[in-house]
Amino acid sequence: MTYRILNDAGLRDWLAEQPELSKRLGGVASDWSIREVSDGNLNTVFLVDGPAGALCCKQALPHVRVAPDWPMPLERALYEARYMRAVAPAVTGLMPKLFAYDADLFLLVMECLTEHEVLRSALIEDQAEPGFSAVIGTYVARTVQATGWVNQPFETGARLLEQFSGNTALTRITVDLILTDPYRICDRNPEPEAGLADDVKALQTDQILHRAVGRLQDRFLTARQALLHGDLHTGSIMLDGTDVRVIDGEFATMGPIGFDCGLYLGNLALHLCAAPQKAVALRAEMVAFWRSFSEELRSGLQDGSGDMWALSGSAGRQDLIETFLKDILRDTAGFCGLEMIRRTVGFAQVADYSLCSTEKDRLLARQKALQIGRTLIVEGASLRSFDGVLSLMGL
Ligand code: SR1
Ligand code: MG
Repeated sequence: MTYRILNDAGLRDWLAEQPELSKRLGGVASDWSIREVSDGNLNTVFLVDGPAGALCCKQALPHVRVAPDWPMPLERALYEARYMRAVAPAVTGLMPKLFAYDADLFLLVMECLTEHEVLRSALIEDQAEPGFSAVIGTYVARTVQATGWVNQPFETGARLLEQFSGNTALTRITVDLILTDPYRICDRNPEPEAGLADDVKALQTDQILHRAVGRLQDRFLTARQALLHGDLHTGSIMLDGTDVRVIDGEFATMGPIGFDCGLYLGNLALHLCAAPQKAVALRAEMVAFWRSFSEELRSGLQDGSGDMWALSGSAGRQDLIETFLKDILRDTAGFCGLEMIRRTVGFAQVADYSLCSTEKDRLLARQKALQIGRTLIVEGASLRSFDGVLSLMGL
């Protein structure tokens, strides 16, 4: 069967031909209700409900869903399926289950998180139950332990490099949208909103900032430490009370561990700029993220089975772990700053700014995000503790 863009009817027909998936839904095809709930920038997503169960079906389109003139290779769905399979054993219960991947339709069929809400929306509605960041910290640490050179025989890293180095189309998006476009004149950048034009111009001419961004470009492209989720923002996380799941791993690539950490924290920091009255709660989430991430990673690396550090006795290993964590911390600060800037002035900005009740408040919130972002990028490389990150955020 060749690729075609599925609508409700096409998906129903295809599912009816899949015995295992049909069984999960129960009844017969005409009993199933199908609704499209596409929300992200790239793909279409359908939720299918049957008498016995529900499924989530996600299909790659040959273009960016929110920008139909922007062609995009379909293979991103394959990388998402590979990512889910690579990390699933390490993060059971923290990701939806993948039931099937169809290589012709570039279609993933997953567990349906009917009761869950996207974290970004839950934050905007002030409905997110506190504690979600500790789960995300655990998630990132476990993916690092399962895929990083630091904890695995080198053959694991070699295999993952081979499996993910072809994900160039989505890595190109990251290189352009996060690491380059906000700092140059570019058609993809939207018109800055009233009052922000000078701030945007400053980003394009700031040599000190450009040098620091250059260091982060180097880290992103050459520090292939572990398999990254690659797009770990608050729209890639769903929660239902204390049940927290990470979704949307299509940007997966081998890269610096601080990239996933930085994107996550950057999105909490953006929310903070838009909703400064929530500073205490958001600070607590950030602290909880770093604590659970670093503690889980520290303990997982105590008796690591990787080729890295194989010669170190226990004391030497402790030193190596602490140095390793400090390097991750510095990358985290820098990538956090990059995410704050790109989501404020670049393509695909965050909805969190809709919380500002006046245009003036929104402008101030954006300027604050740009200021914190720049500080994190320029000063992040000399940080020694997570308190330093918080203080650069004014927390
Ligand atoms: C063209 S895709 C724009 C953004 O959406 C995704 O979620 C990634 O964050 C990407 O940068
Ligand atoms: Mg996404």
